[in-house]
Amino acid sequence: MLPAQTPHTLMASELMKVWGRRNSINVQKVLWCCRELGLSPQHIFVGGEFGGTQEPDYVAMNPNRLVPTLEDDGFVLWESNVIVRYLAQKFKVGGLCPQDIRSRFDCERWMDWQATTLWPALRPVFIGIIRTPKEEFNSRTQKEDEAKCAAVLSLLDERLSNRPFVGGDDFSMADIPVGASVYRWYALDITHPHLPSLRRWYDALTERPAFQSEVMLPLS
Ligand SMILES: N[C@@H](CCC(=O)N[C@@H](CS)C(=O)NCC(=O)O)C(=O)O
Repeated sequence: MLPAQTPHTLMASELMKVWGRRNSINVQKVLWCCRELGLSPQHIFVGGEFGGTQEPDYVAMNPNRLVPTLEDDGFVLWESNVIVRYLAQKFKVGGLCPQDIRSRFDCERWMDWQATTLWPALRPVFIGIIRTPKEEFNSRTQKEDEAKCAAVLSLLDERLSNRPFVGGDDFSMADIPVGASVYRWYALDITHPHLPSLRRWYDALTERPAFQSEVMLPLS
């Protein structure tokens, strides 16, 4: 068993596995976090076209039959934002996971906000453009969904108006779920209202090699 909060090591990576497909936003969060931490877990392709999530061995790990799933030295975890929190705490307290309790929970709330507010607003926009057959596409509801999503993102723009990153001065776990989401928004062929602080922060994320390799992929 690895001691808690050690700096990452090659051994840690060898004991770690991530199950999922690379085009899933939730898998991308985990793989991006791993790369930020210098971890290279074994990656097992399951979900979507790869299948495998209904297999008894997989269901025993993740009864939701969804991706991602993390296994770290025998410890199994699902829920992407929780996996990001776990990795950030285990490998970079004081870095990706703030040590100070208020700073930490300030980050935590934006991670929950991504799951409960941003993604429910963005998902229909994404599904409409990327996964809906032309004959089923409804341009009126699509425009409504796009407007609702932009209104939600204006909250993040406001949050970023006086700090470089979501958690404050430094990149942290708080940037990961929202960053993976905002990539999708900018990558969609829709009208993007001018949100200057959001754009400045997003442009900074696009300079990060881990964001480029794990998140900035064609949407499918
Ligand atoms: N709340 C879960 C949601 C997981 C989820 O919905 N995963 C989707 C991909 S983004 C999935 O597994 N879809 C079925 C599949 O890929 O087979 C999380 O954040 O991990």
